[in-house]
Amino acid sequence: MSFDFFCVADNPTDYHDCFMRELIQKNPAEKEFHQAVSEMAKSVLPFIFEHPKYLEAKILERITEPDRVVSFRVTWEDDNGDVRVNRGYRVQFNNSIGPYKGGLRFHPSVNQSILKFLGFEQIFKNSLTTLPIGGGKGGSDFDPKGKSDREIMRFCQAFMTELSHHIGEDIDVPAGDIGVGAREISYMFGQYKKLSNRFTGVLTGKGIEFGGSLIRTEATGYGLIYFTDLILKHHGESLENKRCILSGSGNVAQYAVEKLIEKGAKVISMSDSKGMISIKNGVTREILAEVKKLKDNRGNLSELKMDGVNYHADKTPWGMDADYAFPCATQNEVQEEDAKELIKNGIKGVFEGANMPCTNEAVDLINEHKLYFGPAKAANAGGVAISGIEMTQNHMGLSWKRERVDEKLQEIMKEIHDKCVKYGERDGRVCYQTGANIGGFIKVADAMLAYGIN
Ligand code: NDP
Ligand code: 2IT
Repeated sequence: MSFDFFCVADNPTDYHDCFMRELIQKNPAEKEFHQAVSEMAKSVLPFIFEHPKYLEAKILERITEPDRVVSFRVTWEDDNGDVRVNRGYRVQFNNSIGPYKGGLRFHPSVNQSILKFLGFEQIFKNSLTTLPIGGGKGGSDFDPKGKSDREIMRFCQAFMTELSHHIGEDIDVPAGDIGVGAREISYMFGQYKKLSNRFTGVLTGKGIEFGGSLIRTEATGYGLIYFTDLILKHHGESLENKRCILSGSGNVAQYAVEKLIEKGAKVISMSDSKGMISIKNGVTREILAEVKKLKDNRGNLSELKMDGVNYHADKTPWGMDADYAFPCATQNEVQEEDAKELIKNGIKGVFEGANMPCTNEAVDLINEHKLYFGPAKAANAGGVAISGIEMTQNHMGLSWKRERVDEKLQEIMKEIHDKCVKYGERDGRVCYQTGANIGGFIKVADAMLAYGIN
């Protein structure tokens, strides 16, 4: 059996099928990675066929092979004095346009397939931000739920002891993702500083006191809504008075809700891994503050007892009547059946706050029904964009004011929107999925071409 890529096909569809057969053979049992690559390849192959230089240089074959995947043991001690062992990873996918950049996820479901799909998508997302950052992702199957603060600290320190060999402010700059927020970043930054005896911007999402950027915490959620607003405005629509269903109740969800409220929209649901809340009259600032407090203490939405808030165990919001949907929890949370339900209920747009929250079949349905669609690579790029701006501030040794960073975030989301329109416009309609994929691909592919065969 040969693992050398060698597809010969005279059209994008056949090339995609042959390429995917080989990719699956080469990376068996990595279904999330296959999904992310197939989605991207389908979008960019017509463009690649129009520009044979990418085909001849085997850019697709090269860009789907990570530069390296590091996997390591993390040994730590729990509060009972028992020794615990987890697995840590860092996928350094592509540094053609800048140091590897992407979050760390701590969740029991973490495996190589999930981190490879996330690292792969990060390459194009980061390219779309216009900033010089490459793509990477990492994390661990460590479950922060039910752990004490001290256990989290010991785990983060043990994780960084190993990860520190592979990162650096000009090499690879991790940040947060599911299960990794300000507290975990602080423990990891403190450990890196201690091990290296250097104070550098090796992580983003840091505390404001030690090199963090204002607005980084809010950036993904705010950016998602800025991007949604741009799509809607481009089509003469707005968010005002629109009923929005949203999943998740973590970092991305919280700040998306805050911005939606500010834009005059009505958010009628939030969720977590155990169930959802429906809020008939819309989430208020008071409800949102309680959700935040609850989630900061790692509680469940079932514990939220407030007037006008109803809890539904084991439910997702996709069966509710609404104008727009914002999946902000995790991958594949909107399946084909959910998309059918959304469409049946008259949804007008889906905007992805999470990474790959819609399955490929769900996205196909969304496109077939010509709904507005904000694909994750573009729609949630605000977080990493402000991480890039945090790196810039660290390099310059200064910190920007809140207004300046927020303005920069809006400017970047606008540039991403314009790029989606530029590369996604077909027959008078903008396909944001195609636009984001091609727009993100070109810069990285051209850099790879410039480096020759390497
Ligand atoms: P958080 O850990 O802050 O919140 C995650 C939320 O999603 C929680 O409400 C959690 O519920 C829920 N969730 C997690 N796993 C599952 C699951 N398997 N099924 C159902 N619900 C689940 O993470 P973030 O808000 O940072 O991340 C959310 C998404 O946004 C992820 O896809 C992430 O990759 C993406 N993203 C994050 C960015 C960032 O800057 N943080 C940037 C760009 C994208 P519970 O509380 O019960 O665990
Ligand atoms: O998915 C993502 O873009 C993130 N988790 C943020 C990455 C970053 O480096 O800020």
